[in-house]
Amino acid sequence: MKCGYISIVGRPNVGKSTLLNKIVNMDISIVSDVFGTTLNSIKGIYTDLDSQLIFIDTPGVSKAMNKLGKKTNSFVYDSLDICDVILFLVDSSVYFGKTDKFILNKIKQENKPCFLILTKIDKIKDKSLLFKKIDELKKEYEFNEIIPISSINNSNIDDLIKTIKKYLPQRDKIYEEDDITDISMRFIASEIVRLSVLENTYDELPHHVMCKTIYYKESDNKLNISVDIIVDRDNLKALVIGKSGSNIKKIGIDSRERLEKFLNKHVNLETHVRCQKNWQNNEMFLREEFDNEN
Ligand SMILES: Nc1nc2c(ncn2[C@@H]2O[C@H](COP(=O)(O)OP(=O)(O)OP(=O)(O)O)[C@@H](O)[C@H]2O)c(=O)[nH]1
Ligand SMILES: [Mg+2]
Repeated sequence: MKCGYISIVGRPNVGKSTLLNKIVNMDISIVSDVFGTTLNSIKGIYTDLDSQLIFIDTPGVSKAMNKLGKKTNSFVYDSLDICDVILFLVDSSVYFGKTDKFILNKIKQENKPCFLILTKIDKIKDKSLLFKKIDELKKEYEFNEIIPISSINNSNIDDLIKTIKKYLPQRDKIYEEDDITDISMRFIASEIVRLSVLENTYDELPHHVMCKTIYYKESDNKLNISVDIIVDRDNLKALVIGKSGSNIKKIGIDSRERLEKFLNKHVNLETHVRCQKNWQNNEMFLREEFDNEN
């Protein structure tokens, strides 16, 4: 069968995680409008009769200002190293900028099959603009394929999968047929809480918050879980908690509802907000957070 790794890379907010979720038909990677939502590399496994495609969602590449940025960028570069095919995602509705060019330069060094994926084409009403964009980007690199997609409208996703298969080696499958991801439910739960925090703090702390599952016990019909919300400054604790606890209450309700929908079972969720000063530059914290399974 055809089997291999496909790296999904691009600048923040281009729709990498949305595409991954669409392909595996499950919300395993959190999605939001906040730039830099994804902080880890997350595998999504697509298996059919004659192939297994292992997609790697990666953090949006950014100018690495701190150890966290270096860590998240390293996930991108590692995925470029191990993959068989690169999907370079570019948002068709915005200007092709410096960061896109920076990523493309990294891709060029790999010398691997690379597809240019123009995302969010549902936003482009005048299709001639899309063709113009394709013509412009063709000059940047000799892409093996150029595929415009919309994950929201499900446009060209099946085509994308079919085309990727042509570039994969003949190899036995690596994961079981019904495996969808390599990440644990403990991790997904902490990410669901982080998403609720991002959505309820009005873009104020995308890179200031991390969540960690401290306790996780699942039985047939119930999940008992405790998640720490970790901020990098004392004054942000108050922001997350809100006036008389109103914000943290909302975050708790949102997260619980999402977890219950995801797991289809009753959830008891406890959250605690704590401060770990400047965790983005704390080597030990980052190692614990990223290198051990969450
Ligand atoms: N209209 C439209 N919006 C999309 C599409 N795909 C993603 N989005 C939106 O774009 C925003 C960012 O999507 P993500 O999937 O989180 O983007 P990302 O590239 O993973 O972002 P980072 O993790 O921050 O690097 C979200 O608001 C999505 O709903 C699409 O096909 N069409
Ligand atoms: Mg993402």
